Amino acid sequence: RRRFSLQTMKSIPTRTICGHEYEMDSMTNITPAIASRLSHKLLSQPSSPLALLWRRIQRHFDSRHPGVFDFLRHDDPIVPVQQNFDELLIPASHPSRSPNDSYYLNRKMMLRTHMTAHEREVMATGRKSFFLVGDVYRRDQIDCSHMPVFHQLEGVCIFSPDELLSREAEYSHLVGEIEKAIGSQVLQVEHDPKIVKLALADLYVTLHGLMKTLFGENSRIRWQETFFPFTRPSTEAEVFYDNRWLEVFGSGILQRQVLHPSVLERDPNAIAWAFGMGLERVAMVLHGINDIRLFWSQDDRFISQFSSQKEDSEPIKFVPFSKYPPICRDISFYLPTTRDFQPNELYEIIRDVAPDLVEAVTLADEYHDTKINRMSMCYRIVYRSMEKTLTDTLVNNLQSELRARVTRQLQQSHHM
Ligand code: FA5
Ligand code: MG
Repeated sequence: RRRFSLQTMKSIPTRTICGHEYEMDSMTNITPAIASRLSHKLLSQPSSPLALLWRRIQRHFDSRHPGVFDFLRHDDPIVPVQQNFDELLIPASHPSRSPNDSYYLNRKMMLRTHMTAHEREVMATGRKSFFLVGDVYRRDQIDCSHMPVFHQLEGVCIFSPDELLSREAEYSHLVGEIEKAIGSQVLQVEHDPKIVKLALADLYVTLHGLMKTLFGENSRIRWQETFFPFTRPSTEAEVFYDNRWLEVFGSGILQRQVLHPSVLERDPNAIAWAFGMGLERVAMVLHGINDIRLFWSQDDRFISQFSSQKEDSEPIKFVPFSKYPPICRDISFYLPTTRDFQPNELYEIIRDVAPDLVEAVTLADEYHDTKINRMSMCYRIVYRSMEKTLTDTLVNNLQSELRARVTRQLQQSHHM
């Protein structure tokens, strides 16, 4: 009798995110700290450097190619897993699918890991050339250039082969550059290599034009071969700035199966380029912002520096305000013996216990304790607030909470 009532009465646990209730299951790994980011829409804060950059990008394309591109902002990052991965041909075994790398509400719904997730739904509206921006989420390392949330600009342009052939003369000087980007990659069987090269030349000209507007007439761009399941060939573009190459774009020719079916119904020979660009990386360089956490700062000393930005003038250089002193603490623990351990598990607990108060986490030491035959890890945590001086008491409390959480989690036989 008892068993019967347990089965029928037990309700499925749920979690409420942005006013919606989601059933939890073994994939659920979204934390309260991450959920709280969903309501901060940086792109809708007019003087956020990210919103300024998005407007700069729109002005660039509107003046070069008036009326050609649609500009869309997509503010809801919760998408079906199907849309973020399956429809983009990302195989079941791909590492990015692991709950260690991505945030899941449950096995069906997740936080998008890239804006590519929305390409097909925009194509379905009949648009041929568009830019799309929004916030994306990834479980990642902790340092001054990585946050579990960042913003991406996605660009897509669909062509008929004839449109591209009409630009052949204009693009002929780029052949060498394009062949280097393709390298040894095998093209899609349905594609004429000449058309592929013209589409890539158009992508190159488009991205280089944007880089020249953002980083100056002399800015250089270089292409590397890379791999994405949803494009073939695939290329990665780096921009030379301040004496170093920055990885800014992933791009390529979309796989035909990734195009929305209506695109090929309209034109069976349609071919499309697409790219994804990280907005924070570009904004950090343009404004001299040295820590990615600053984008999320509600401190007036940050926001007010950008409120006087004039549309067409040079990006305002950020003047760092005095940094508050850091406090370092180490945490040591034995690895579980019944399962493996991923550093992302630790980072996630840290983000949850001390949102935005941890500047860096590094492995300080690891050793094999031969007496008990176990591995011991020691991580160094640098606590620092962007807004105030941290007290020893506060940090000690965070540390003991952290220790308790780490101990509890590492005793569990499965990953969280
Ligand atoms: C992608 O996300 C692909 N969807 C891009 C793409 C679109 C390829 C369309 C082909 C066609 P990737 O993971 O490399 O690729 O990210 C693209 C860009 O986002 C990077 O070049 C970088 O500028 C930025 N980026 C990636 N990870 C981070 C991070 N953790 N923090 C800040 N920016 C990041
Ligand atoms: Mg990459």
